[in-house]
Amino acid sequence: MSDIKLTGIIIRSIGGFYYVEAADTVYECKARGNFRKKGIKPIVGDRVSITPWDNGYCSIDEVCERRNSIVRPAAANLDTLIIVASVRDPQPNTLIIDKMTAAAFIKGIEPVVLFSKTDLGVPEELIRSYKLAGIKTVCFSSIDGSGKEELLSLLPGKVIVLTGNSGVGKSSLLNTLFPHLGLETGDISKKLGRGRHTTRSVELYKLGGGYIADTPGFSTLDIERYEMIEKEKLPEAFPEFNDYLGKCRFNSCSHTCEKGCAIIDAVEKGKISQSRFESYKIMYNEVKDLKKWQQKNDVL
Ligand SMILES: Nc1nc2c(ncn2[C@@H]2O[C@H](COP(=O)(O)OP(=O)(O)O)[C@@H](O)[C@H]2O)c(=O)[nH]1
Ligand SMILES: [Mg+2]
Ligand SMILES: [Zn+2]
Repeated sequence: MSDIKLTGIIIRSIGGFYYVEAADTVYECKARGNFRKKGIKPIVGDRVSITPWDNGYCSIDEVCERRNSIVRPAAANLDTLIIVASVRDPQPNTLIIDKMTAAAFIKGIEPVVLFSKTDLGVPEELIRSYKLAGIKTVCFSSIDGSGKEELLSLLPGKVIVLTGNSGVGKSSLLNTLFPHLGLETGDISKKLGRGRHTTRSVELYKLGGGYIADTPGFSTLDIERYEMIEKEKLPEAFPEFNDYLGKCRFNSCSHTCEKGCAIIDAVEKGKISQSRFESYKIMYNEVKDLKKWQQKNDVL
C-alpha cells in the first residue's frame, strides 16, 4: 500500500465524496470515519491532507484549521466574497449588500461589491457610497464585457465565492470570463420553479490563477431569516465608522439616534453614506432586544 501523503484543497463535495485537488490532479476521496466522531464535516475550500492508496481508494486524513467559513453555501478559507448586485432586474438592495459586507468583515473575508448589468446603467450613487466605506467596487457587464480585466486581476492566488440574488448574472459573469465553463444561466422564474430545493453545493473552479465558486444565489426571503451580528460587534462590521468610534458624547452610544453621536455627525457631514447608515440602524434594531441564544446563525 502507498504511504504517500498529499496536501490539497477540496473543490467539490457530492454524495459523500470529496474532490480534492492536489499536485494538479483531482482525487475522489472519502473522509475517514474518525471525522464524524469528532464532529468535523469537511467542506469546499478546506485544506486537507490525503492518501491515495494503491487500490484506487483515496482518504482524507486531516483537515487543517479553517481561517474562516461561511454556511450559505458551505465553504472555508475564503479570501474574497464578491457580492453581485445588478443595476436592474433585479434592483439592487442595499440592506442585503450591507448585511453581506458586514458578515464578510466579521469573518475576516474581503468583500467586493460588484455591480452587474452595467450595460443597463451605471449606479453612480451606490458606487460613491461604497467607495466612501472603503469597500472595493467593480462594474461589470456580460453583454459588453466591461470590467472583465479588473475582475480577472482579483483572481490570482485567491479563493473567491460569488454571491448575490438569483438572476443578478453570476453565472453569466463567469461564462464571460471563462467561456469554456458553459454554466447554465437564464430565466429567474424557471430556475426558482425547478431549482428551489435542489442542491446548494458549491464547486471551486481553478481559474485565472485562483479558485472561484459560483453559487445558486439566494432569494430576498432567505436572507431575512439569516444571521444577525450582535449589537456590540456591529460597528466593526462598518469599517467607515472606525475613525469616529469612541468620540460620541455617551459611552453607551448605539449610534442610531443619540445626541452628540460622532457617527451621526459624520453622516450629516457626508463622510459616511446615508444609505449605509440606514442599513446599520436596521441591523441594530433587529438585534438590539435579542438575547444571545435567540440570535440565529449566519447570513453567509
Ligand atoms: N442586460 C444584461 N443582462 C444580463 C447580464 N448578465 C446576465 N444577464 C441576464 O440576467 C439573467 C440571469 O443571469 P444568470 O447569469 O443566470 O444569473 P445568476 O442567477 O446570478 O447566475 C439572464 O437572463 C441573463 O441573460 C448583463 O451583464 N447585462
Ligand atoms: Mg447562476
Ligand atoms: Zn454614537
